Amino acid sequence: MSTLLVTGGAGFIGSNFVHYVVEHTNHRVAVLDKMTYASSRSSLEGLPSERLELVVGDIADVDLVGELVASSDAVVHYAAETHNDNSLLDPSPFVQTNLLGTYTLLEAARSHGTRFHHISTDEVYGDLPLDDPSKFTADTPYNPSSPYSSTKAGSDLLVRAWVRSFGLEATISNCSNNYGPRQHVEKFIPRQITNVIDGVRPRLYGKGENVRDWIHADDHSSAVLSILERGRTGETYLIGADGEKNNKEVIRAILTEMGQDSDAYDHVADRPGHDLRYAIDASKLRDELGWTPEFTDFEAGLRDTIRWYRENEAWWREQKALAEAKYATTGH
Ligand code: NAD
Ligand code: TDX
Repeated sequence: MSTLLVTGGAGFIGSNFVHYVVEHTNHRVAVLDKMTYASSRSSLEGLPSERLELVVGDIADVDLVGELVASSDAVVHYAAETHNDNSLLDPSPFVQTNLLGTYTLLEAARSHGTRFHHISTDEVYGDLPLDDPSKFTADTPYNPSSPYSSTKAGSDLLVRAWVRSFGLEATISNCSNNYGPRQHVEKFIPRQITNVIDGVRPRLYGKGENVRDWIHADDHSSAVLSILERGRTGETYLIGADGEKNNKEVIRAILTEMGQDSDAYDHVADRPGHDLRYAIDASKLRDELGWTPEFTDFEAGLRDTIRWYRENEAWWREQKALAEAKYATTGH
């Protein structure tokens, strides 16, 4: 049994990974999380205390990070500021956490010789044209659009340099858009589900033609575990499940699943710099590590996610008011 230090383990995908690891392996998990607005203690409820420890702190805290990395066998680094719209309002926490926080973790992993896996996003590659068969691969040049994606791109480049210059035993994964339970209500799918629950019409940025490549968070977790166990040092693996849909299609699917007229949504102002299309070619991960996604039926995954938000209003109600107050200031 080994101890994994999971940063950002009280957020959406990090908490999903913690649940996944506890269920599918014997590893012990130490979560390091600053408990920002995006986190939730209840996302880690019900897990056995002998397998999980939650440490509240900042990934940019050199002393704390040094202590935790020293007592871990591997670091799985999820912690980040993650919302594009927030990064347009105030980029500073994105630079601080995504760049300086990652740097702090890398230095600790270097000094202790600790295995490191860095979680990143397909947004580092910029966007692809609409109605085009091309997809991102690990060879696609970096071309990020937003303060969020540029700080994630910078953090990826730090990891690559620590591998090449210092021999750090690290891997990187760049995943497409995740959906599933426990995602913050500022994000597209949970925002629209909770709007419909509240009797508010869903809001589509611009024309709604932008395409995202949706993957269930459980499939992201199984892919990360495969890379951690069998990935080659220094390699980048793209994670995706061939789930391309435009935003209009997703909103219509949510409305239909929730028993509403599929046209009952509004168009609002577009996001500045809005990426057109993301699409992942995950063949390297599939061919080299034998990974396959389990949740290939988007409508079924969406139905489960809608049920989760209906049954767990206490989890999101407070965050909803804060998120919508922020959106009201931008007309979104
Ligand atoms: P999230 O916003 O739901 O959670 C982020 C977590 O990190 C929160 O618990 C927060 O408290 C914690 N955190 C933030 N700053 C911290 C700091 N300075 N120190 C310690 N903890 C801190 O994010 P998410 O959607 O779960 O994304 C997790 C990771 O996955 C990120 O690295 C993100 O870039 C990446 N990713 C996300 C998606 C997606 O669709 N959401 C897709 C690909 C990659
Ligand atoms: O109310 C909305 N209406 C709308 O049309 C919101 C919140 C979003 N959108 C659009 C913008 C995007 O085209 O929906 C799409 C998805 O938006 P987000 O949920 O904000 O995700 P995105 O910007 O694509 O980034 C997400 O995927 C990659 C995560 O937030 C990132 O952390 C991850 O790296």
